[in-house]
Amino acid sequence: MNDQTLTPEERAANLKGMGSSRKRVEDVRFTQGKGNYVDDIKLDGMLFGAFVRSPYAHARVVNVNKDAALAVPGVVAVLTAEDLSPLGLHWMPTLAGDKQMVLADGKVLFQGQEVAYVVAEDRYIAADAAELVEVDYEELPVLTDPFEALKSDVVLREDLEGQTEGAHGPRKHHNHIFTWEQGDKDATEAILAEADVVAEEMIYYHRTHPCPLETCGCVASMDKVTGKLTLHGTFQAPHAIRTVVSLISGIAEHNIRVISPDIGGGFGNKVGAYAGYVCSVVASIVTGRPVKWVENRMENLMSTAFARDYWMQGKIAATKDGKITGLWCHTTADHGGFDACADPTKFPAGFMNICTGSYDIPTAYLAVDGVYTNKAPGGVAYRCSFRVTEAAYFIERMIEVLAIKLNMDAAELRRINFIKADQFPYQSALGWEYDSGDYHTAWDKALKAVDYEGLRAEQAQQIEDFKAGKTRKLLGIGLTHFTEIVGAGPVKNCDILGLGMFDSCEIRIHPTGSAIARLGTISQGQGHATTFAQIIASEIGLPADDITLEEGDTDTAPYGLGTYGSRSTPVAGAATAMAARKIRAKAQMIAAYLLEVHDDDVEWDVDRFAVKGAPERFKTMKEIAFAAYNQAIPGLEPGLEAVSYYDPPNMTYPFGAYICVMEIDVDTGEWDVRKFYALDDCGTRINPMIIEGQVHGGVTEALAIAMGQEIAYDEMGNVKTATLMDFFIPTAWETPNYTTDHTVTPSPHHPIGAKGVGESPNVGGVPAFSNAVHDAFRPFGLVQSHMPHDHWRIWRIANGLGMHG
Ligand code: MCN
Ligand code: CUM
Repeated sequence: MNDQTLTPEERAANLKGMGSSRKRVEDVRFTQGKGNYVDDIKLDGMLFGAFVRSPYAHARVVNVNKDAALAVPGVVAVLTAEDLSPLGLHWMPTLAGDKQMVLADGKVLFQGQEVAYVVAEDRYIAADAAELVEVDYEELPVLTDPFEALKSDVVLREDLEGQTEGAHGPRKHHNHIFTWEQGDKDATEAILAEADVVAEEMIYYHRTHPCPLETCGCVASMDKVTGKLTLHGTFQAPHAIRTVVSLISGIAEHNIRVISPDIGGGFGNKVGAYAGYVCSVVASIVTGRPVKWVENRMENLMSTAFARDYWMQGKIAATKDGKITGLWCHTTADHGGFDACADPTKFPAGFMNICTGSYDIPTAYLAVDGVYTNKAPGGVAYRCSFRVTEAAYFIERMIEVLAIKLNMDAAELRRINFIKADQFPYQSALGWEYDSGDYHTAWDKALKAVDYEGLRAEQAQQIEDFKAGKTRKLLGIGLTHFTEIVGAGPVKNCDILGLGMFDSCEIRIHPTGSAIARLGTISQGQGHATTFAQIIASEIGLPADDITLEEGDTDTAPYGLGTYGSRSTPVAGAATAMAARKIRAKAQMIAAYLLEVHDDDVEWDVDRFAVKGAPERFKTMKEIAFAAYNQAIPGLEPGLEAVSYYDPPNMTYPFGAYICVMEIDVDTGEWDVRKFYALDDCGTRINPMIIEGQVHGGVTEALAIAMGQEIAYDEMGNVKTATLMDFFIPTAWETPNYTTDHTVTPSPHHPIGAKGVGESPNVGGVPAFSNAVHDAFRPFGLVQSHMPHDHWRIWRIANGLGMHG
């Protein structure tokens, strides 16, 4: 056998297991246009649905006249709340314990809200007929500012009027949703009162949107003969959708099959349940035909899960020499018309309480008030790790603000406050146990890599040149050290709608030594088919190329909670390793039987079990697989497969050091990213190339958010940025070159030591870009200016500082 001549290293390399930059297997179909997205699905007799949406942000719906629409040839049905209410489906539960109108029930609360659903023979007829539905609106006063909303007499949610108890405790006002408090308020206020130095600032993280290339959609198909509902759709959590559909429709769960086909980007936008899904299911039941619904770009930007919109009032206390003693934060969170966030139940503001960041802050307090306004619902999306992006932006801005107050170098201020390597596992003041980290090593590596000292010298020279009138450009050095929290999460404290957040993997080894693995997660571009096969390859010694991965079909995959919050690697990746280890344990018994030795007398060697002390006597995994199907082994069942449901003991805490060097033209407000250095530590690295791709994508999205992208509303509640003409998406032109780097600090509790990475680059990227802008203007007196830093706003900073002469 040719295998015998290879060294263990060569055999390991042939597996393309963990650590290998294996090429993405899914790209064979994606690069040839052979992906299978929801809009590619065509079923016999399929109808199309289109929404009538509200042009008003707040209005009473006095009357809906469907006659003209129904008269159009090809229109099959027009649904309104009146049609859904006998079924109890005119409202649906949200993932945040609130409820949301499926179709306008007497009023609308945001521009673009679903009012009626037209079902027709094709998409064009449906769209044309939707325009013929006549809706009489009576306009109501609009509230787009959460601070105003908390003072206003205008009641947005009339359905909740008089309810003083919400899903997350008492409500203080009719437009108030919840208050969430963490940490020690009194102790923190006492520290602020006594501190040498206190810096205070309002940090606003504006509303934006993930804007995946593919919008949201589904195809609902009710088979009236078998009673089985098949729902194809852009779902990041197919099993959870199946359970939700069963609970709200009353269809037994075994009669529902949810399938997520290829997904063209999710970024959290495809976690929630949308009116389109419910209306399509109802329409399929009513008509007995499959019904497809796919949003257009404007619908996606106006009505589906947005991101951020957090007003974070912060106070940070320190000694004269910069040792931080306390952190205080009060956040006003604009949730829009319905609370449709997708956080774990006990965390209405997600993991915002990671806002002490990478720093050893002994005392802290966080309060978050959720508020209803006349904007689209949602909130948890866009590589956010459940509000960790907001938390990281907050603390990384507060550190800069404190550095100004102390007149200190911001890199040094970070260094003296980092949690030290020997403090892990580290108990944070706001309740988390950080599993592992080595921040000083990462920080020093990053500063050295960019020649931090040299950059500061260059910046000082440039400031002199600017003052001497030799240049109109400034240099900004944007620093960030972020700590992420991903892998929700231990079932004991994380659930969504009561479903514990474990994950699962089932592996079957075929007789010839190839395999299929099925998971409860679903890739939206992250490359799971590539990377999860690598975990299995390393664990059981079969080549990754011989392992197929299947996700997203609830009829075949074990129950899982889905892909978001960078939880696939920390949770499903762990389940995958554990299932593989069960297989290896059985393989060991088979090998021992075949080699006629005791189980304990064989040892694992890359892709085989060998007799201890006699490595020439071995059985490869391939041989063992065959034996599992053709040998009668006493005491062992035939076959070789295993399933694991993994409940992680803790979350994982990836971290990173990002540095952005930016040049800014004070006369035009134009910016140019000269250098972007991203060091990520996500523990054990499964596929370095995929990690790098995740970082490139995430930093580019961070650039978009920090430098121009926003969902803006006017005072009437009109969305001003509902097309890609107005909503900034970086192209190759704006996107800088990135330098990626890493350190490896494994997670001590994860079976392979891996932490997540998908969300890190956005969490760390946004403050790095924003801090660069602020740093450029720091010598001229700028302390805080809200994102997005588009050219106009940067020009305004310069103008406000009197730099235009
Ligand atoms: N990985 C690795 N080694 C590690 C950690 C991760 O090789 N130590 C690999 C994983 O195997 C996986 C990828 O990196 O192939 C991302 O893994 P992970 O961080 O576990 O994140 P998830 O797979 O759970 O993906 C979710 C995350 C989120 S929440 C958003 S939002 C986001 C992101 O991924 N959406 C994306 N990245 C995206 N990338 C693409 N192309 N499209 C999206 O919609
Ligand atoms: Cu918060 S965006 Mo991702 O968790 O799908």
